[in-house]
Amino acid sequence: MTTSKQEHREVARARAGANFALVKYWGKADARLNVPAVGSISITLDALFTETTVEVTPGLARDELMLNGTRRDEDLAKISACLDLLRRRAAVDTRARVASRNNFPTGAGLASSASGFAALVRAGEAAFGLTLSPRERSIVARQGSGSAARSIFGGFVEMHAGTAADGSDSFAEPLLASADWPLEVVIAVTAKGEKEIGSRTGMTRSATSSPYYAAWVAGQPPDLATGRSAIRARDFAALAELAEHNCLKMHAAALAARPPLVYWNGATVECLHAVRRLRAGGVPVFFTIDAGPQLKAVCEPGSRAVVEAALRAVPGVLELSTSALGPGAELY
Ligand code: 2P0
Repeated sequence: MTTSKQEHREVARARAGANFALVKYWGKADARLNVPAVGSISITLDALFTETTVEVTPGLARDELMLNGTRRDEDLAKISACLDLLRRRAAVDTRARVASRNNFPTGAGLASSASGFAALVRAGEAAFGLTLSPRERSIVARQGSGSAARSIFGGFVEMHAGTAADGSDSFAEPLLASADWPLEVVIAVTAKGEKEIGSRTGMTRSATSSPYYAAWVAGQPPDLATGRSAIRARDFAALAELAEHNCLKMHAAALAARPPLVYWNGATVECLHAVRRLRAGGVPVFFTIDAGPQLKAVCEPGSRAVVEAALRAVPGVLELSTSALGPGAELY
């Protein structure tokens, strides 16, 4: 079936920043709708981003994906499923060419799926001629990747797990603009290449085999409340204590899975100690670590140089990258 809408070729480009959670998402309530088991709070970065072009292409038999200049047929099913949500809303069936580029390592625990799906949804929405509300965008992005729901927005962001069976109340929304609390992030890269165990497998394994998983889920509402109020009050010390606690609690649940999920290497642990030493010495900095060996140090702008110097001195740190907080997903 061909309609005049389907013959109309549309191209759109979007950029979305990576985000890191300070109160983590780990575990799913509904795998099919990709509804998280817990809410989360994150910061969106400006220096690590994905740029994605979606070109609606009549006559194409199936979607095509180029990631960092290489065809990625293995990732196509997830991309097509996300585009299907947009196609259904636009009442079209046309396939699309998707070209996506990360300006940072893909799949290494640096949140490439977050920026990737946020950019895909923002560009895809425009390419298919849709106008979604930010909340609708976040809901579509969530179904691509849970953390992507947060990269729709800039600055400090809270993701609500929601309770509705259809996932309609499982979306992110902004908590505080980056300009209102311009923190910075220094990322210590301690390994390159894609991680061995992806987040999806790690979450399932933690939920099904870790004796600490139930405690992790039960502890999240109070952590979210503490994180929310620390951010609203711009209380660095409170946010630092909470974010490190929440990160280590997520990793404790993962470490206790069977087989265990050990995302850290030796340099990750040395970086953790370096950050804690700095803070004990009065430097406003705290760490967070996701499902990979990179350590992210969050600091006040005036402390960036001392944090960079301390992390650069840790044996096993391969490179550092620094970012301010940034905007949400935008067309360009
Ligand atoms: C987070 N992570 O809150 C947590 C902390 C990793 C550790 O969100 O299965 O790639 O695509 O919904 O979003 C990584 O999980 O997982 C993640 P899916 P996603 O940032």
